[in-house]
Amino acid sequence: MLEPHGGTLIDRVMGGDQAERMRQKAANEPRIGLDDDQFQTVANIANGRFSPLKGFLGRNDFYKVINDGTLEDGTVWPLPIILDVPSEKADVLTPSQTVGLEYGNRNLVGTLDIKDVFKFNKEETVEAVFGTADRSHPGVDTFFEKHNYLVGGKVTLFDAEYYSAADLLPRETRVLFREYGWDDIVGFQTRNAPHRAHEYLQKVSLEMFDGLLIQPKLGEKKRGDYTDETILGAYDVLLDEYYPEQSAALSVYPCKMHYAGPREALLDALVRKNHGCTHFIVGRDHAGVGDFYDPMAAHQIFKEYGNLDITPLTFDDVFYCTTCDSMTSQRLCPHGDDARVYPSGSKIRRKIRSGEVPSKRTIRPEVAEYIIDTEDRFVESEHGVNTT
Ligand code: ADX
Repeated sequence: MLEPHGGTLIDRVMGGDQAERMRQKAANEPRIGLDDDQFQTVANIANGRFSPLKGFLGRNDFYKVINDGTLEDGTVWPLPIILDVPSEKADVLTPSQTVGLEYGNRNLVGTLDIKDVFKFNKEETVEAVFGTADRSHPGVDTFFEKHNYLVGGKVTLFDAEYYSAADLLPRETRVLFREYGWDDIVGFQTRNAPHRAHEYLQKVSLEMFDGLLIQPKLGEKKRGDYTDETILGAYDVLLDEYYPEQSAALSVYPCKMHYAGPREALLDALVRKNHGCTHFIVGRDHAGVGDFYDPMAAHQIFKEYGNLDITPLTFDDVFYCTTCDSMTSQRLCPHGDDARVYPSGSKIRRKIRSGEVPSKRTIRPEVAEYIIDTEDRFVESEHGVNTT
């Protein structure tokens, strides 16, 4: 099976005596409160999804990541995994302290061995990571809400009891692939309920490889995107009706959407590599938003970074052609734009919002019906005004 990124699947989840020792170590030290997304990041580090990271980026790794897309040791790492704190908190934190991490009403959920605490420049960071400082970009907008200081260091997460059954951890997908007898596995990232182009990309890949891991990214999203429940429910409907059994595994990747286009595409692939996937689908405008990225920028970045062990399967525009009378793509179809119906998540969502039933050329009727019948189908966030 394909090695995890950096060679070792990180496991920083502790129980029993080990956890007790860390609890005592942190007992009289300051604590850092985590929000939902920060807690999920700790979990993703601890369960190996972000291997080889063992914690939040320290100063040197942080600057290397934003400037060059690698860690200090040269390992490819495209997005900064960081923990921000306000200046009052930064003042009471010192390197080599072990501090407690608190989350919701669960009190102490883990610890952080502080490596360094440093001030950072948000403008410079968003320009490097998102390619823009425009606050109409929803990822940039949420990034600007961060505090001004970052804390780097190794994390420990207590117990494994926080995971839902739908959340197969990297070591679990690796076991599943072995049980299914899959050697070549294609990973699929999505933030949408499935439309016909998604299905096409997945099935074309299934023609060539043993299995498919579909992992919707669940967590904070911009206004107008589908809610997590809608995405998962819609996939259940599609898989039940249109996929042979044991060709695809549906799990989740709990992580907020950054809408960081090419850099996010790269991390999406590395996370799937940690899950044991050998290939990863990168279509049109992967993880993009509005017109911020060239639709093929995500293809280009894989060329720039070279061999990552996981192989990107890049696809151009996929659409329904009325002359071909089938789903097809830019590479296969000779007919003009007049014959093409383009499935797009944002267009389908807009139609459903305005009370229309989207065409079955863009989305399976059963899936559309499920979405229409779902009450809280769209995210109501303050971020993402006028972006699709
Ligand atoms: S993403 O933000 O998670 O990338 P989405 O769920 O829409 O968004 O897309 C999932 C994957 O399908 C991405 O790789 C994306 O590039 C690809 N994709 C979506 N629609 C199309 C399309 N019409 N043609 C080609 N690729 C597509």
